[in-house]
Amino acid sequence: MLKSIVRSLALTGLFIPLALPANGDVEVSDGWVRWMPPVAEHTAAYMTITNHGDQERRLVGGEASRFGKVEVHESREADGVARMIHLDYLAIPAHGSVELKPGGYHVMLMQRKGAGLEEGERITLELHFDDGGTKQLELPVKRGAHDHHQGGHGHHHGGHHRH
Ligand SMILES: [Cu+2]
Repeated sequence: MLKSIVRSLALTGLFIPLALPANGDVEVSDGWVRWMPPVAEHTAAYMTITNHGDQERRLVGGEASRFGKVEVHESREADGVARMIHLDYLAIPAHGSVELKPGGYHVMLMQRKGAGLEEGERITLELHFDDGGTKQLELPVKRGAHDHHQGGHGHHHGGHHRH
């Protein structure tokens, strides 16, 4: 009896690694990386993250092929000045989604390695979640609407801090 329990636990254990990246629950759509002039060492990735699971998921960071460091940031504007705040995590509510977009939440890609980014190039980005799960993405490099021209009415740019 005990023996069979132990045995079934062992079998269950074997299956854990296969089931592991609890990330059937997390879906990423509309992801892209913002093109930057070659002088820029940092840029940002934007996307929509949807959590189909019953538990809140927290995006805590990541790794990217072309960058030395990846952080979760939020841009906030106060008195016409955009600032970026490094967040410990970004919570994706159970059965909810969060949009990462210019002027708001973003995945900051820092310390670029190698040549400047080319439009259309694909950046490999792995997102890390608080449960140890990861999500592997390949995101195209694009120009932001902002980067062509803002179509804007005296829009205040926060210089290179605006992502
Ligand atoms: Cu940032």
